[in-house]
Amino acid sequence: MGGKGRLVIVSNRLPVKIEGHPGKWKVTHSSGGLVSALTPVLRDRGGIWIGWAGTTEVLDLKTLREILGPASKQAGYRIYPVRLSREDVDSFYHGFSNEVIWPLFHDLQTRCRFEPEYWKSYRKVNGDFAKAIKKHTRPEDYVWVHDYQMVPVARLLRSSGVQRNCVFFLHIPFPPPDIFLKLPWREEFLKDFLEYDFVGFQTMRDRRNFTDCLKALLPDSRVTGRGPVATVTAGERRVRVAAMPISIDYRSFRDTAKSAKVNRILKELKSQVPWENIAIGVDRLDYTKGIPQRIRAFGEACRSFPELRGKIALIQIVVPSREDVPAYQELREEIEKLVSSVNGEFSTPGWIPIHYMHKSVSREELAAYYRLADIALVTPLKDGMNLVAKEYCACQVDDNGVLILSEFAGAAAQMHRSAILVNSYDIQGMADAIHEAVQMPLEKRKSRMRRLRAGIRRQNVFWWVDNYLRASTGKALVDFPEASMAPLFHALMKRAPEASTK
Ligand code: ADQ
Repeated sequence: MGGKGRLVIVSNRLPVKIEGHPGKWKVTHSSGGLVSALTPVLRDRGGIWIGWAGTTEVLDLKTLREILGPASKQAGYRIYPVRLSREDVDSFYHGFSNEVIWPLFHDLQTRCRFEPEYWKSYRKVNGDFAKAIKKHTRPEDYVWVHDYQMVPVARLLRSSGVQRNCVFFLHIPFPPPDIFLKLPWREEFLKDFLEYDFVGFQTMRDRRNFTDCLKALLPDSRVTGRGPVATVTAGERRVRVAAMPISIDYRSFRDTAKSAKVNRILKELKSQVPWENIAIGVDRLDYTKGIPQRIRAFGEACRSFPELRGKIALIQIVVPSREDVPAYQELREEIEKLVSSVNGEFSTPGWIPIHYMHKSVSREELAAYYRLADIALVTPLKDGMNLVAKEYCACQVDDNGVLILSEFAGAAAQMHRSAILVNSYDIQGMADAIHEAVQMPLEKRKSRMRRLRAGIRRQNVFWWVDNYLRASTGKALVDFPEASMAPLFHALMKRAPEASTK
């Protein structure tokens, strides 16, 4: 790989989305773990981000430049949108990505809809992404493709005759063979992974599941090596597969948590929720995050341990997600019913047990809520990593706070020694864990939190990227300087009109 290669991130969603209507377009920030993790990296080093801008409107180049130009300039890297039609969004995004792979890979196969049309659309849209990569990148660039929506990109790029250094990272878990084998297109899908030069997973468990599936479906494949990076040989392909746990920009969270603005918000919050113990849950609205189970567990804690009543409150913040999908609307209703049922059962004048918010909050508000909370409830049913667990710890600037963590979150592999681990399907077990957290002596809380924070400080998101780049290309993050780049959209303009948003 030459010295001038740029860092190119490819993901289904861009870190910004376009909303509104003609004459009144606006750009907002996307939320979610992938964007949270990668934004600080590109902001630091510059580069290119290729993805969908979240709208199905057909926008001409001039309008796109007007909308995305300032966002790109502010972000410090280039943004190239790929256009998706309404049908693409229905079939590729809501369909194959979110009704097949998402539930299957989170062990929730009864939620899957294995529609043949979804598979066709998935490959078609991945073909569109491959074309965008061909158009906006050079042979020496480092193309880093992200997550389950984009698995076939490398194969489609290669089959169109384009050679790129292409690596992949899976943000969600990889399931064991008994679950993966239910996928009707299992062999093709597995082979798609093998078209990358390097494939990263969040944990050793995911990597092992992947190689176990390879052994089951491609018996001629061979896996060598036992450390974090192993090598798979399958036919002509030789691919390195690794366990590389993602992380957060620790310093940025810590510094935000200490800032004057956060101290002001915190003071105000403390006067509004004055109870001795505050627990917090922060999640995207998603059935994998275990929100109903958590609310039931909190109710059970109030029921089983009467001494907690009047002294503890749960603040549950849910960021709206996939709002136009019926299953997500039902989940929202279920959560709201459960919250009102627990509040109805236990509230007294002057005490409300659960404070529920269905909205996105700013980074400063989030840090203030994290600081306010003595206990974090991070209890997904299954999760690739879960960044909230790490963000919460980074914001515990007084080393206070107890992390209650699901053993099914990827984060448990790194944080299990100093968190209270729970089975997120076990309501009584989680209620007991809340009680244990409340009773934990201060010195024990602090020493555990110090250990957790030291781990995240060391293994932060820059450590993750650096390791990834070193393992996959032998280069480090500092080897990707933002060289003198042509003005935004310069390349697009030269190729107009065929280069609109496609
Ligand atoms: P997600 O499923 O999106 O990510 P997660 O890792 O928990 O899950 O990240 C969520 C992000 O959204 C966090 O950065 C959090 O701060 C933010 N967020 C949540 N609620 C919010 C709110 N109300 N307001 C503002 N921000 C909010 C996927 C995988 C994960 C994996 C990540 C990264 O599913 O397992 O950890 O990618 O690889």
